Amino acid sequence: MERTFLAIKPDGVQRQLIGEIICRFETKGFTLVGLKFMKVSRELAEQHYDVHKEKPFFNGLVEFITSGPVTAMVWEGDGVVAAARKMIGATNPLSAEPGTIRGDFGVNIGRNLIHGSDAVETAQREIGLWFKQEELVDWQPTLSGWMRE
Ligand code: DAT
Ligand code: MG
Repeated sequence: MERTFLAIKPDGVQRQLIGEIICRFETKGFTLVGLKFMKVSRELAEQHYDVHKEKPFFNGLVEFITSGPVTAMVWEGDGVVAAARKMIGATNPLSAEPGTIRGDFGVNIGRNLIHGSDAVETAQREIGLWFKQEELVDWQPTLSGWMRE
């Protein structure tokens, strides 16, 4: 089953949006298989954002993600990687559609509330970076028969 990595960034935590954001993925029908509330080390932040290390905003990004607690999550479901990106919305919240998390709650690209893996391979890399195997829970929601054929 496909899995994605999501992280509610320090702004989402400070703005008390953890419950709201989790609610969207839960009620959509995806399954939570990993969750932790944590401070991010500089090393983890730099590895996580490695693809952006040459970008002018890299240092600010690392400073920001390490500035306060984040909510790291793994969610499971058919097509969850692409669907979660749609639910999160465009990188710049000002361009993100209403109805998306960034579209509904954000106004600034540097405060866009949540990270979501951009592809299945990226998700596998990020899950491995943030979670140990034993921190992920295999389980079958009893509702699943009402969510899919
Ligand atoms: P996304 O988070 O939508 O996958 P990304 O991977 O291109 O976006 O960039 C990672 C984060 O870096 C993004 O969530 C916010 C920040 N960022 C991206 N482009 C930026 C820019 N032009 N100026 C400032 N911050 C930027
Ligand atoms: Mg990205």
